[in-house]
Amino acid sequence: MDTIIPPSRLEAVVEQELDALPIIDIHTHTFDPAFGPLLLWGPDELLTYHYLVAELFRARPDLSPTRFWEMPKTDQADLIWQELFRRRSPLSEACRGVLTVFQRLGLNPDVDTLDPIRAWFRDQSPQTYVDTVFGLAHVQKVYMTNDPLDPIEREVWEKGFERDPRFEAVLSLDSALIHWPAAVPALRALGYDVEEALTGRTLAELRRYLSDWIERMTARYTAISLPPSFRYPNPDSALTLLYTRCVLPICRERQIPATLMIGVRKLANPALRLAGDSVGRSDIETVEALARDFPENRFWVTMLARENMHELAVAARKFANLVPFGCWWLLNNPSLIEEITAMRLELLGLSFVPQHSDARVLDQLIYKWDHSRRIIGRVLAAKYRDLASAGWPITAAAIRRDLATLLSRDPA
Ligand code: RAT
Ligand code: ZN
Repeated sequence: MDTIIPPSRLEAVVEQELDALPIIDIHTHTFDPAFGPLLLWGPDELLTYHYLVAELFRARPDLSPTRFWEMPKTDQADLIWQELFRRRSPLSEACRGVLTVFQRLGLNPDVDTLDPIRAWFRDQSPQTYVDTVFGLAHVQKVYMTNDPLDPIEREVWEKGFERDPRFEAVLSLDSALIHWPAAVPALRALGYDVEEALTGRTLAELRRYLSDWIERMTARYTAISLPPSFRYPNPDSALTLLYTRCVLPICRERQIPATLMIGVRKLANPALRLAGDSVGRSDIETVEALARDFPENRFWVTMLARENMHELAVAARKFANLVPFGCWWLLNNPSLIEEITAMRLELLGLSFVPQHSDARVLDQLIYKWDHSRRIIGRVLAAKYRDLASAGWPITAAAIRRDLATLLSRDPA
């Protein structure tokens, strides 16, 4: 029989079990190595991550974004290193992340130059580096975000390749749906007879597009990143109509979840490109109405505004077909992960997914999981201590089982 862990040892055992847990990362922007240049890795990609680009302009308000974007990537990386690591202590979460990556790789950064680090990376091949990163992050597989309307990505899918089972596919809907009818020419070029007007034929053809690409990619779910203004019901919105009349029926037919990431205000500052997206408070009643009116669909939802997180957890208590996941992007910071994870455990027990990495650069799997594991472990240990105080016996086997429920689970 598994022995009962004394309260004073709970934190250490949770940490140990979490370190040993092979995590399933349900939302990333990284790619199977077969996608070649789409798989980003290495110090220049790490340093030019859009989270850090935003911070560069905090440090250098005088710098023109146009000038920055004209610079070669290595110069951009050098500038970010200089401004955010040399000239001031790299206290932000995104800065700390770069240092965690270097440290876990056994690299000792020289504050004056990135050259030795770049030299180390030149000796890595993408294939072996993927193994290194998955090993250090202790991640068993990741879900990509795949866009058939991206010509570079589509070419790889069309040509076909041997899949690396550690990279699951996800059909991203953003490019096809969000700015309808912007995608009409691209969809037509792929042979789908859609037109701007939302006729029966257009809806049927869009369903065919979704179905074909779910099939081709073996996509495990559909994903969409939505603005705070997204509403359902909303008879005036093409996006809402396309989502409910095309996406949801196809997800039902294919028996895959529909993932919604709600609350991004794209290009609040267009000059900063990806770094210029902001946050807005979204409408929880929309999420509840979708879960209620489409009971046969399974919804995996995250929201970008901290203000939405409590109501999302409450909504999930009302609808079994709704799974909250992750501390997304601007919420992926230790203080917020701590607060959100504790609140979710209190309201939902184990019926949510505490985190995803959102890694855009492969190496980020290392730091995002290293940092999240620590916070989630601390929060869980406190909850187990509370249970122990209530007289409940806690064993390592129970902790292992609970952790697997939280962090080694496929969206289903
Ligand atoms: O976290 C990010 O990198 C964001 O830019 C977005 O990609 C976001 O996660 C999304 O999936 O839309
Ligand atoms: Zn993302």
